[in-house]
Amino acid sequence: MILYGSFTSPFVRAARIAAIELRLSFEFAPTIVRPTQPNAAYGDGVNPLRRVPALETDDGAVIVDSRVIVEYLNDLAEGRIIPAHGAARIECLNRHAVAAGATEALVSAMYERRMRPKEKQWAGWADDQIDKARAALDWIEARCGAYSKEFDLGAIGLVCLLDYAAFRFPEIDWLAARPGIAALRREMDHRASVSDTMPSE
Ligand SMILES: N[C@@H](CCC(=O)N[C@@H](CS)C(=O)NCC(=O)O)C(=O)O
Repeated sequence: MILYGSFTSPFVRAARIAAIELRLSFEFAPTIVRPTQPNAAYGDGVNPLRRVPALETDDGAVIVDSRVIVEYLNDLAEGRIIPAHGAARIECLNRHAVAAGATEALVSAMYERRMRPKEKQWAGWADDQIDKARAALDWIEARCGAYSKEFDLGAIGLVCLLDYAAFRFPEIDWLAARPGIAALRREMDHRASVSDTMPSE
């Protein structure tokens, strides 16, 4: 298997964490994708959306989107990262959707602040994206117990959100006033899949 991605992307990290947890090995293909700087070779040959991650399976199929990739890996390893069916599955996917949605909001805010020319930046829009991430963390804080039961896709989404937030927005203390999430994050640090995949440039 080949995983296309970067060491800064929180979504690539989710796929890496899942693979490590499931004891699946893969080749890593460093891939640069940036808004307005099309990586045509990657777009033509791998992912038409020119986003990372993408996973090329041993059969040569290409799977895009971190959630779908984790689902594929989980099936391949017959793992427990995503429950197979029923209410538990929806509950897990829903927790992940909130964490991943907040991460997408922060990635958008990062692009707006760091990549868009200064004179075109929309500060109110970027602030609103960051505010969505704050609100999502408050939602998660109120449901910490659900995130702590299993190291599942929801918990993986949460750790990827938290560490990306600290990496790109270090001026905000994301854990202050969220003691439940802070405790969860400390517990997760014991996992090699988490400590070995911290975001880095
Ligand atoms: N929903 C997607 C989001 C992937 C995503 O937004 N990746 C970012 C990097 S963190 C990207 O490829 N950005 C390049 C672009 O949007 O042009 C997933 O879960 O894989």
